[in-house]
Amino acid sequence: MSGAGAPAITIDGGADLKVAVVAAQWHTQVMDGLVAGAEKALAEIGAAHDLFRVPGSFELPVVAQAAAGAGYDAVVALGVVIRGGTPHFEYVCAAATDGLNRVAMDSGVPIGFGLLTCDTEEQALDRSGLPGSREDKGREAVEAAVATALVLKKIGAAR
Ligand code: DLZ
Repeated sequence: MSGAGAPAITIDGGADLKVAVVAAQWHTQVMDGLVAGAEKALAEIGAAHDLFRVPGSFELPVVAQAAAGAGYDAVVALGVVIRGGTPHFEYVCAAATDGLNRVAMDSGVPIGFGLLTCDTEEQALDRSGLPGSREDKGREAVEAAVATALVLKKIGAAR
């Protein structure tokens, strides 16, 4: 999967939303870029947010679940998993992805999926939003979560 085909998301509103950013800590440099990109996007939208750090990506779903239950309008999950020489990569990616999707479906609170699952650190840096990178996945995850929260609000289905 590549970034080709990604839409330009237009956010119309969102300044009244409260967003939880849940961010893992593995791969510090890439994470710093993702968190900075997410916080910059939220500042531009004008949405209030709180940042919660968890140890690794495996821990993202349980804290996302707590945030969804605590009244946040949207959650943004950020993490980086880089393939190593063992099957650990598959287990952490699957647990984080399935867990985050389950939280979103069970709670009705949208979750921006800012989990990078990469073969190399170079691929992750290229998506980190840091100077010189091609993509800013922290920003993209915020835009997706906020845009979806606004759709749910319009439908009258926001929690
Ligand atoms: C153990 C582990 C490994 C090997 N790699 C990563 C990684 O690339 N990215 C990440 O976010 N977390 C990693 N972890 C930590 C697990 O997500 C988790 O924090 C630990 O297994 C403790 O539950």
